[in-house]
Amino acid sequence: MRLKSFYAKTMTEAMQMVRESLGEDAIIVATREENGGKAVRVTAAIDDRFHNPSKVDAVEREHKAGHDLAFELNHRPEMTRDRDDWLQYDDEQEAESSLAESIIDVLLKHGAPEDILDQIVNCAAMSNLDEPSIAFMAALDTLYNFTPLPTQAYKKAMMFVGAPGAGKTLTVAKLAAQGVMNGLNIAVITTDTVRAGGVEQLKSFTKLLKIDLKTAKGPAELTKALADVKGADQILIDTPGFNPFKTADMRALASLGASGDIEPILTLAAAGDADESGEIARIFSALGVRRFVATRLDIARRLGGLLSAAQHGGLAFSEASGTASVADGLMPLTARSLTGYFFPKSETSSTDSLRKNLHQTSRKKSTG
Ligand SMILES: Nc1nc2c(ncn2[C@@H]2O[C@H](COP(=O)(O)OP(=O)(O)O)[C@@H](O)[C@H]2O)c(=O)[nH]1
Ligand SMILES: [Mg+2]
Repeated sequence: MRLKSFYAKTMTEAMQMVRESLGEDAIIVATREENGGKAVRVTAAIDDRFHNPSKVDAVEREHKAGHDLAFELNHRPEMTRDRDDWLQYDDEQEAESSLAESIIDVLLKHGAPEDILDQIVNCAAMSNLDEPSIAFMAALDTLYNFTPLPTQAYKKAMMFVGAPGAGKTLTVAKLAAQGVMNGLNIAVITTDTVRAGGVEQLKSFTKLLKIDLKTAKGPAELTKALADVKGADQILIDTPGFNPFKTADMRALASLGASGDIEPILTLAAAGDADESGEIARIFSALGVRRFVATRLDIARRLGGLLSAAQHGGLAFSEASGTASVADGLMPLTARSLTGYFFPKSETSSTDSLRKNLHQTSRKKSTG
């Protein structure tokens, strides 16, 4: 199989390029916007075996057998017959099937929804890579966007939104600390003024960082606070926990977001149920959210929710939080680092490997 990406200004142009280059049999594996929506990237695959009709059925049976291997311990009679056929296939197909099995196994453990599982497995199988973790990484890179948060001055204020307890306040504190360490002029505004202790929680961090924490009760006050901190390299806005399933909450959040030149960024706990995380991401994407920070990775064992949020909300991965300590900062998520959570290298628990990752990154950041 061959996998190829095409860049064009419009989807129509990209599809035309796919057809011209790979022919009518090409399968579209992924489409995504590039360059802030100014271009599209279409990844298409062509299966050489589809030019050999006798093999088409075999490929389909193999695909089915690969799935059933992971889903069922006991073979149904009809599957055994299929498996016998499948066992006679050439090495390339066997290798692909065991690659698919490894990836299916990992994704099932992580509670990934079936549509995502299918997409990743298909994309990984088409990558022509033998090592499951590498093929998985290539699939993540093809299927998802990774857009780290800015480390330099940024013209939009960044407003962190999400369910109560998702880690918004800690994310703001971590980013403020990182920004100050990088020599940036950081402004912090909190709109979490009603909940008891909402302001105090953030103030305890901003005080240490010598940042004058601004408070804003609603959209009008937020507009004013934004004007007060104009000129800061980065403006971070903390918000109260709004319930994504309550229309009134989402309306209130939308008007906060419309109070200035603001980018809303979702903060999402990693351990959430996959379907629920996908739904939450979709709701927040309607508010203009385009990327998300994955939090509480140290206390998560199933990361299917993160894939679901990216897929169903159309969101890019930005950073990860894996400790409750402000000093540890956030770690940019990439296809490689995300793969590390699904395919941990050592036998140690994923918490340990994550911790190691985060410490290495923060050390690298502070030395580089
Ligand atoms: N272990 C761990 N705890 C976290 C992480 N992110 C947030 N927390 C904790 O989760 C709780 C809720 O976080 P907070 O930032 O207050 O959530 P908010 O309601 O969205 O503002 C706090 O006790 C945080 O210290 C994380 O990545 N790892
Ligand atoms: Mg908070």
